[in-house]
Amino acid sequence: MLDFYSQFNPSPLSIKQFIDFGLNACERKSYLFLRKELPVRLANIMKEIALLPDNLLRMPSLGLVNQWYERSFEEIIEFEKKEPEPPVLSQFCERLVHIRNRHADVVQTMAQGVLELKESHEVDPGIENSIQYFLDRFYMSRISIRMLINQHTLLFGDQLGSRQASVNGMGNGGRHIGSIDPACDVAAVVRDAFENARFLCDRYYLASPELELMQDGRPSDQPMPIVYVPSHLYHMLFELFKNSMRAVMESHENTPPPIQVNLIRGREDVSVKISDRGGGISRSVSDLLFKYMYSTAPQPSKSDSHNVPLAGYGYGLPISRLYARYFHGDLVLVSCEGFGTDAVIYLKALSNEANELLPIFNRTSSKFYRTAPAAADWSGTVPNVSRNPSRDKP
Ligand code: W6P
Repeated sequence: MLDFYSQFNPSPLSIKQFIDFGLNACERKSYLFLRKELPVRLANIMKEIALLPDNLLRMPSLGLVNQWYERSFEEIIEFEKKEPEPPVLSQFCERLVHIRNRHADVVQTMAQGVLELKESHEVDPGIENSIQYFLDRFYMSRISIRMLINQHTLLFGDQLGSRQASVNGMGNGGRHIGSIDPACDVAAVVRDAFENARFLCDRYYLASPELELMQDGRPSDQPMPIVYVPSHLYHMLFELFKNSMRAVMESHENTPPPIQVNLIRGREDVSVKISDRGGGISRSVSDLLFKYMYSTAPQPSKSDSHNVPLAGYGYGLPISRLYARYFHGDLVLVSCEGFGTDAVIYLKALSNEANELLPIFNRTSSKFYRTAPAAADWSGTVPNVSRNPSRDKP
């Protein structure tokens, strides 16, 4: 079954397609699409898990994650031959919710696996490179599968009137279509994420920087609407603000300089530039911030997390970048050591251009797991790393 479904490429949807689908909301159509598409996306990434270095695959955490994927795959293909009748449809919804819950701790568990590997084996640059390549693809696959599950269960699930909430409510004048807000106000999400990061900052440092928000070069109270998933945008902004605030507080004893946010609407992109004067970081450090192998520190336990101040780098930055890239945006850091850091989130301005970016399992992707011991072709570099696409692309 895995072989069968992994032969198909995932079908990327655009935000516009998600919306059109949600507006014509037909549960039967959604069911028929998902009972094929979910197994395809699961099978594609499960084939890649199987190609991971043996050392990593043997870690107990990876066994756990693998099991979760196998169970979920089995549970969905049970619907292969079930007609889309009302009892089947609601059974399917419940099953999706169950699967989403099962996979709640995947990110943490994978991080644990990487940690276990680092502690038990020496990891050469080739292996490290394959792990970076894999985790970008694995987490992106997970983001996309959760997006599909969220849309279906928000549009058609009946728990606690979630349908009413997602179509008519969420305190947003009934705009939402599942998790998508067709008039997602970037300025409002910026203020919300900033306030919440600031709350943590105040608690830890007993002080915090102000927000200076500009739109298209001017101070403004106007909304900056975009068709987007507000929770994804919030996730990226909250992570970046925590990092900026920490840098600003650690580099200034008193009167921290404000964090400036510039929102710019271009024809192709909406850009969100976050500028801090937190002393910046060197290029040798900023190169590492998106690397899972360097970001893997023992994570604070869940019971601890309420008094953890401004979390360390963890997987926050690489996963935030995946959220940006998921709909063909990006997230980049430009730092000037000794001064401060600019972080820019690029989002597609047009919802028909905001297509899902999905990993495809094929011969090309398989090659990245056979780590070729190449020779360095630039002085002072590591073999086969600087020209490997996995360095920058999920
Ligand atoms: C810093 C380091 C960093 C990472 C990500 C976002 C902002 C900042 N500022 O100094």
